[in-house]
Amino acid sequence: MRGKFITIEGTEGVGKTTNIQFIQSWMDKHKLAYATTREPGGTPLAEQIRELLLSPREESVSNSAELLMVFAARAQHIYQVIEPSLSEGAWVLCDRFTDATYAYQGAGRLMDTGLIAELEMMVQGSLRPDLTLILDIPVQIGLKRAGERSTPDRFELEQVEFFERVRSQYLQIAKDNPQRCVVIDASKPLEAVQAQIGAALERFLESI
Ligand code: T5A
Repeated sequence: MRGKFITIEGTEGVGKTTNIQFIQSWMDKHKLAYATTREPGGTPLAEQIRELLLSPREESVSNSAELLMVFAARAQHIYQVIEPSLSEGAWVLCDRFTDATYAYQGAGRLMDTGLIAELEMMVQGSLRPDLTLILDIPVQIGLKRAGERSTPDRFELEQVEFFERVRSQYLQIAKDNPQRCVVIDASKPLEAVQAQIGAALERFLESI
């Protein structure tokens, strides 16, 4: 049987990386075979593109160049990791996917979402996540958490308004896709966040 595709999303510093470890323990507990991966990245080529995308640079990057790099990395990632894993029956747990493109390039950079949809169709065909956990916190709290953890990457240098648009877009995506998306209040202490994630995963498992 084909595996399930789970994505985890949110603005900067919401706790995706922290909570992926919790989801891995949940999958271990349920004896599920899985692959953990991330975007941009997940293969040697896609990780190189990630480096190009995230490194702060003096040269201003055009929105189109950024969008095409995101989808170039995704195409390789799907080809090399996501599709083979799902076909073998493994679940795929992915730190960000195309919802991030609608949020960051669509709402953040104000790019045409029709264009994003065309690239999505070209690169993914019918591939969509089965479950998306959207970790939500006020933008300032996330940026503070991310800032305390590491030096800012090229995206984290953006203005607060950019991330407010990104956050609103994620909440809109959740509203438009209630079957697939679960919004997690990530402003709570870690144990409370993980209780919400655990409950969402149990509900998903029961539904399949
Ligand atoms: N991007 C990506 C696009 O523009 N388009 C796309 O299509 C895609 C796929 C890289 C960037 O790429 C952009 C968006 C991004 O800017 P990324 O590596 O996922 O994506 O970058 P970040 O969102 O910046 O991820 P981070 O690793 O910075 O944040 P996380 O993983 O969400 O947060 P995490 O787990 O590292 O936690 C941050 C800190 O908060 C603490 C943790 O201990 C850590 O110190 N923390 C908590 N503290 C208190 N209470 C809690 N509940 C906490 N949970 C975590």
